[in-house]
Parts: sequence; C-alpha cells; structure tokens
Amino acid sequence: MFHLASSLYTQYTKREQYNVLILGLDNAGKTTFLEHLKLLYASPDSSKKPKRSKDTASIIKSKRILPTVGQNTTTIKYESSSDSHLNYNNINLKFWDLGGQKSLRNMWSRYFTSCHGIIFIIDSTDTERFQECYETLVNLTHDENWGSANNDYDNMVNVPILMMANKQDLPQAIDLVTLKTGVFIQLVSELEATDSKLLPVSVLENQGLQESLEWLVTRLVYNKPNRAPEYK
Ligand SMILES: Nc1nc2c(ncn2[C@@H]2O[C@H](COP(=O)(O)OP(=O)(O)O)[C@@H](O)[C@H]2O)c(=O)[nH]1
Ligand SMILES: [Mg+2]
Repeated sequence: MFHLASSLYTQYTKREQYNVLILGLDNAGKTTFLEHLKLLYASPDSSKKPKRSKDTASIIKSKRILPTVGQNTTTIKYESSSDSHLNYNNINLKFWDLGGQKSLRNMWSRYFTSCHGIIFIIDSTDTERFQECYETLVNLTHDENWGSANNDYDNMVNVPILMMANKQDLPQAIDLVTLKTGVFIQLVSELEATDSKLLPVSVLENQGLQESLEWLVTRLVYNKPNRAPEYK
C-alpha cells in the first residue's frame, strides 16, 4: 500500500522525462537543431523564460557551430503552444546529439535500449549522400538492439521516429513529395505504417520545429506502455 501511494505521489509531483536521440549523417543540422531548441524552450532547472518573441534564427546564425565531437545533450521543459489542442505541460525532453560521422555511427545502438524516441535529420540538399543516408536509416531501424524480451520476433524499431527533411529554406532542397518517392520510398512507407513520420523543416529558420515536437510528444506519450518515461 505504501508502495502504491509513494509511486502515485511520484507520478503526480515529478515531471515525465523522455530521452530522444538526434541522429543523422554529419552536417545534417543536428547541433543547429539542439542549439535552436535551447533558445526556444526553458531548461528544467531554470526559471528563465525562453526567447519565444525574439528572432531566434538570427541568433543561431550568429553562432559558430562546430562539428560535434563526442555527445552533446540538452534537456528542455516541453510546453505545447497556446494554439495547440495538446495539453502536455509536465514533460521534459532530454536530447542526445551523438555525432554523425561514419566512425561514430556504430556507437548509436548503445543508446537504443534507453531511448524513448528518435529524431533522424536528413539534409534535403545533400542528394549525393541520399543513398548513404537511406542505408544508415535502414540499419538503425533494423538494429538487433531493438529486439526485447517480450518482442523478439523481429528487430524492428519500437519507438517513434521523426524524420526531419531539413534545410527546406534553401532553393536546392528536395521537397517532401520527391523525397518520399525517391530513394526513401520503401522505407518511408514501411516506417509511416508504424509509428514514424517524415516532416519538412528548417532547423536554422525555425520552420516546422513546433509541429515536429508536437507530433513527437504525442507519440512518446502514446508509446508509454512500451517505454515508460523516467520521473525527474
Ligand atoms: N540553410 C540551412 N542550413 C542549415 C540548416 N540546418 C543546418 N544548417 C547548416 O548546416 C551545417 C551543419 O550543421 P550542424 O548543425 O553542424 O550539423 P550536424 O553535423 O548534423 O550537427 C551548418 O553550416 C549549419 O548552419 C537549415 O535548416 N538551413
Ligand atoms: Mg553536430
């Protein structure tokens, strides 16, 4: 009884925390995405208001973002926008940017058992590496670490994947329809039949970020019976 009461107490007083991996090839925009989130959302241990009203794109552009060495993490307090029908205001999202260079990609799977969701960023202008990007996504979604004790019939990913077709602000960016019918066609339809989605964004210009996070949070909450959040 005490145990039940104390776990209920924990549930009502603590915030739910979901771990989200930010993956993708190097130069896709992973660190830029993370830096932009830091400007848009408050961190859980600060009462500082995020800079919602300012032009965050110009702040990001003035920063020098170096290629990521090692891992880079950020935790934000998620708040749904005022015009949203969602009302999730007790959620922290912890993002892990693990670096996308080829040598670092085999490290990713170590994090699969403890993550609740994945954001896979695609550089929509990097047509030369679409094939490599596709293969990386296939390997990731069929990694053996996804198989779990109660679901070992295949190794298909069991957390939501948000694929972001990034750099849509650039004129040479491949649009969503072309992306879906190109190299990615089979994978995207296979994944979209499960719990994944491909959305157009510009993480530099803050286009589509709010919609993306809203989709992700909805799916993370929906997937709770599979992967329970941490309570912080
Ligand atoms: N035009 C444009 N450039 C972007 C966007 N996102 C990232 N970049 C640029 O792409 C380069 C790589 O970004 P970075 O965040 O370091 O990629 P990472 O290697 O995936 O972490 C940088 O020069 C960014 O300014 C975007 O949405 N639009
Ligand atoms: Mg980086």
